[in-house]
Amino acid sequence: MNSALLLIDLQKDFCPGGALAVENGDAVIEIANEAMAIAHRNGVAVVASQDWHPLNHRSFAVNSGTQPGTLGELEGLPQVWWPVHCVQQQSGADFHSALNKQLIDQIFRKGQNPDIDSYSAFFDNGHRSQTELHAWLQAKSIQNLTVMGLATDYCVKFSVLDALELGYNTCVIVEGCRGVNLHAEDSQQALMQMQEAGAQLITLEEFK
Ligand code: VGL
Ligand code: ZN
Repeated sequence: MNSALLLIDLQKDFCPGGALAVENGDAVIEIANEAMAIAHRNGVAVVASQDWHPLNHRSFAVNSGTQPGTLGELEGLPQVWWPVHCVQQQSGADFHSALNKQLIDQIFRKGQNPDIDSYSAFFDNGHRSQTELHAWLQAKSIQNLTVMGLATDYCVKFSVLDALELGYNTCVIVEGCRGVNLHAEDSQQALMQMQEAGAQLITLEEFK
């Protein structure tokens, strides 16, 4: 059955030194490179999402008159206010320099609409519009997804929950994920939530 590896937001701004750095976020880059090499050996497609915001994005605390890391509401949806991150054309939005980008078959950008956040690689947070990812996978009859990346408690979680809802058989490479953890347990809880929704939590070794 056709399969794809989905790499979530392996961008500079989510790695140490970046605007929305995830603790040890850069540790997953070598896992991603290994996973991509395995995928290529096994005829598994490789796709990657890229958080890609306009400078006026309203999820940025500075654009909403709020403090980063606090909670509010945007377009009727709960919203964590973020530092300015992954701005289109700026270096923080680039993939990590150590990522082996040649092995990516297709990139899907998200978060361009300034009025709504988009954690999932499939849909915005209100499920009002979608990226081309689902159509691309469907065109290739891909039904199995293996997901890893940044951040466990936001973009990985929402991508996995949407993938399951869309009917994909979905695995998560746990060591390939790191979380923001505004609360210490957030990543652990996110993994449990993904598992309860039907995702299979695996190791890189099991992906081989
Ligand atoms: C993400 C917060 C804001 C992520 C993106 O990639 O998990 N988190 N934008
Ligand atoms: Zn973002």
